[in-house]
Amino acid sequence: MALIDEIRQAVIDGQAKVVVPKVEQALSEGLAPDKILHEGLISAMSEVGRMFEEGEYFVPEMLIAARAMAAALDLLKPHLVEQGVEPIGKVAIGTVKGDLHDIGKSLVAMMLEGAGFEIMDLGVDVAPEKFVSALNDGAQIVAMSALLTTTMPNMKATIAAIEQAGLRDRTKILIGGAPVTEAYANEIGADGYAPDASSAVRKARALIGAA
Ligand code: B12
Repeated sequence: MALIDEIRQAVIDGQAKVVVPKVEQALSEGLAPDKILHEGLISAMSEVGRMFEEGEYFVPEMLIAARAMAAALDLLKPHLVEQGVEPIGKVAIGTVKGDLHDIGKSLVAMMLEGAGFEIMDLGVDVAPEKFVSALNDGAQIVAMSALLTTTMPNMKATIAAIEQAGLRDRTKILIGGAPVTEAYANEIGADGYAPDASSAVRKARALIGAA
């Protein structure tokens, strides 16, 4: 089996102790971090999602796979994030209230940081008021993630809270997450949507006129 497939399989199996040395080996053999990310890690999580949907995996297996992915992401981070870039804007990012999925959100945060944004990572289960207070602390962009159809409406609730606080005019709102679409972004009045972390960077740059 090719190394990249071994990495993918070890994430699916939730073997963090196998994934970490294999990612180290892949990096030292010169495999592109981007390839490890997409073909190894992200592809593994899609497979885990499929297995969950089909009843082969349950929440514990999904969680263990997510931990293995997080361990691998820690290793990849320095390779994906360029150090010492002058900040081009400040982004408050978080997963919306009621939602605990953080892998996609953290990946987007990492790529934005790599592109020169200053990041305020608010974590998961972030209430609308917390996004509002981040704006009061100087963020220009609010980036919201949702992985559950049941928590997507909290994006709309957050936009309403930002409007109520009188901050909507000076704020750009970017949303994403597996169930989120461009049409949904338009429907709730967000300024942008991106399907993945690299297009999130392009969108964020465009939103603040740094494209
Ligand atoms: C891992 C996982 C979990 C882990 C999360 C661990 C963690 N630390 O994150 C655990 C086990 C905790 C979990 C729990 C649950 N999960 Co879950 N989970 C997943 C799984 C398998 C992978 C998600 C993931 O990390 N993907 C990899 C990352 C890289 O992809 P991503 O998140 O989509 O992010 C990318 C893009 O969407 C985008 N993006 C993401 N955020 C943002 C933000 C912005 C601003 C932008 C621009 C872009 C962007 O860029 C990212 C990078 O490319 C998905 C399956 C799937 N196919 O998504 C199910 C899935 C999301 N889970 C699901 C469910 C049902 C649940 C539970 C309700 C299960 C239960 N019965 O308890 C709970 C809910 C807990 C809660 N309250 O949040 C369903 C959701 C169904 C739905 N339509 O609502 C899914 C789709 C599985 C399925 N096929 O049924 N889950």
